[in-house]
Amino acid sequence: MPQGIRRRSLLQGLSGAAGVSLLGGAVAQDAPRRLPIPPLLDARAQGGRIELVAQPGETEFWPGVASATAGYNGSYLGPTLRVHSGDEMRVRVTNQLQEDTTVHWHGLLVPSAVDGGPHNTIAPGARWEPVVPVRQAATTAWYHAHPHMRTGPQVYAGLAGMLIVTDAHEQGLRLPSRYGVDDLPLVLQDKAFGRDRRMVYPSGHMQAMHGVHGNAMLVNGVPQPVAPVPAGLVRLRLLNAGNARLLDIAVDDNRAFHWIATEGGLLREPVSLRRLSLAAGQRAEILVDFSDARPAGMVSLAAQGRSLPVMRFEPQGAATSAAALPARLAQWESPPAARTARRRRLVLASGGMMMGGMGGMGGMGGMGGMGGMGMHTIDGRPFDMRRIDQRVRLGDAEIWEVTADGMVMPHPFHIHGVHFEVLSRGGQAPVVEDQGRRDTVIVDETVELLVRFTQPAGERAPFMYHCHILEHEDMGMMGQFTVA
Ligand SMILES: [Cu+2]
Repeated sequence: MPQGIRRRSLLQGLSGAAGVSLLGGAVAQDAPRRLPIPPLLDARAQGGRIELVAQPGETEFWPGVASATAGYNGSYLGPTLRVHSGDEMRVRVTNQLQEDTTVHWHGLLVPSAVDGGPHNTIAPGARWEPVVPVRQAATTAWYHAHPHMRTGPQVYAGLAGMLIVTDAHEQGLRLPSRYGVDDLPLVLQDKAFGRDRRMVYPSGHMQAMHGVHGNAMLVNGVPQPVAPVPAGLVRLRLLNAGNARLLDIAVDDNRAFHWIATEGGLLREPVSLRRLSLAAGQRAEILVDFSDARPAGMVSLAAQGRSLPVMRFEPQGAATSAAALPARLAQWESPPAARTARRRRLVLASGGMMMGGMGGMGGMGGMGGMGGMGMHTIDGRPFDMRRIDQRVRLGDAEIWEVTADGMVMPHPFHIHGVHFEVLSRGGQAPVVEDQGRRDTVIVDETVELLVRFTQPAGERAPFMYHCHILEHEDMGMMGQFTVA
């Protein structure tokens, strides 16, 4: 692609960084780097033990320019964890940061005592050693920092990684599963870079309202990388680990791909799509057919047909014939919607009074935040660590009706410790992209969710429900519930 075009489309992706002097066209002039593959920590290969160290570091997102970052077992992001369903993960997390942190297993159905929410605090220098039982179908989950009012800056600094659950059923389907070869973990994040090419966490009114958006896309920590792939069917595990940006993933030659899994695991059958929206916190698995051996780019589409480049794929070797795909992927039973225990209504709202100070540009060294608790609410109240907002009976299925009030932007709504299915959207039947078992859903109009509560949560460490725009969450758009 001519440099001029790449440069223009990157600049058009700029948003949400008002008041910050951001990097301009020089970004796209570097030769693309190869996609790095995070190291794989297979729990079974290590006797079920997983060792994570949350640590500060420095990362060269651009050659020769170090940014202050944080990561697990490294300077930015963390290893990919893989665990077999039925096993336990015996985790040891050591906090080498200068501030409290937690590690939340986003997508695992586990008791709240080991869920890693804001009550499971790990003080600087301390260790957390939960035993995490994994009893769910194969899926692409992730783990990330979730400390009280500091989730935005900590995840932005790099405290996130992928977590793959596998099981015998999924392995029997013979989907592409050679890690880093034809089964690629793709941690997608947009980051803001200043004119000096250092990563910044812009914090102003725009970010407080809309969340932090960047001016460049990183995949596994590298700006717009290129990945060699086999000429055949390639499985991409997509994780939107950005703080706020809603991605709309497509292949730049407009080829169709097979969507095979949501946050909760495999779909009942593959769905052919040409674009797939992925809100902050959401995951999807897709199969892209590169058997024609033609290189292609992944982009995030935006309004008026403009797009943000994400990465490129370069098939190796000669064209082959497309591999066959299983017609059926998974089966599960949904609880009957007519026999749910109760209905709850939740209203997400933005734009309340600002109570905290809005800092200037927070340098990543201090991982400065925005403050402002109370700017965003659920049911008219900002999050309060000491207040239980909902009490649910263990084993119940319920309908949660979630609405966005005075819509500023769509809110990705996440519930800890559950899977749900979308029953309706805007009073209509759900759209194609709503199908499957989910833990995070885009709320742009009223959605009805059928939620099954199978994991216990006590008063001391309840489960969370919140907007996954991390600045909305940090500033109050969160509630908590017990399950007993
Ligand atoms: Cu939100």
